[in-house]
Amino acid sequence: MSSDQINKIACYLLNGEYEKREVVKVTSSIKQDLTLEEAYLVQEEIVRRKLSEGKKIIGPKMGLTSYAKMKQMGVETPIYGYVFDYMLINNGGQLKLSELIHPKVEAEIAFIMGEDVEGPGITGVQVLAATEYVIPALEIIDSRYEKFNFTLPDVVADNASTSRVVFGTTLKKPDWIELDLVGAIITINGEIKGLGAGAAVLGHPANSIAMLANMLAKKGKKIKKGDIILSGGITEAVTLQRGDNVTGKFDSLGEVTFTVV
Ligand code: OOG
Ligand code: MG
Repeated sequence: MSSDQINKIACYLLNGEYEKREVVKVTSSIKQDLTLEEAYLVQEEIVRRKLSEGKKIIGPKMGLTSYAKMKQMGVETPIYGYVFDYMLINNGGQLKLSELIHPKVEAEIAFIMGEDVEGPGITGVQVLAATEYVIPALEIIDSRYEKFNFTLPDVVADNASTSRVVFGTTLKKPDWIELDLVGAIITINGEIKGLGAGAAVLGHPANSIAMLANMLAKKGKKIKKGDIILSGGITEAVTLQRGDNVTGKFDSLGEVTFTVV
């Protein structure tokens, strides 16, 4: 794929995000035969552009790591993307619907890394040894594609639908809790909308971070000390509406909340 074509698709998707409007998926418009490898090149171009606009990376994130999510989205492989500083919302803060297209929320466990982790061959145990703290999170995803409908290359090019993140403030050392057994519930206006346990994420959320290290290694990249990494939605993603009071309640990790305005 030519650099012209990479630039064109990156620009198309960034315009969708910044102008808050849906676009037709890339594989039904600009490039029907977009491959997974090419999709990551588009994602890299989007990351490059955001960095050049002065935005800062908080960390990479994993997506589509649970069978509930893979089934919901009709895809079969985990992917990664990047979370930036402008996407952060304070715990207890407001999500402005006017800034987004058609957001959904998911409960996740995030890892604050105390050391670099460089694949290949990384296991979940090595990830836990390199993790400073784990914290609870609510990720707000907002695919730029019509009706959240995409193929795997489409969603990779679109930076894995990354849009906003609310991190909780309860820090736990990863050896203090069994992350696969951590239960998580999403309630909206007091009604339970999703529930699950950490094991939904590839058996154990640390396995997801290990997979990330091994995927990044194929690109000559690594997980860096200080990265805050989302390990992937535990439950299916839940559509948000104005007026929603959203709470993610995590066993041992406390609560994360925000309001949709
Ligand atoms: C892709 C993003 C998935 C997760 O945690 O599974 C993701 C999507 O479903 O739009 O962030
Ligand atoms: Mg997610």
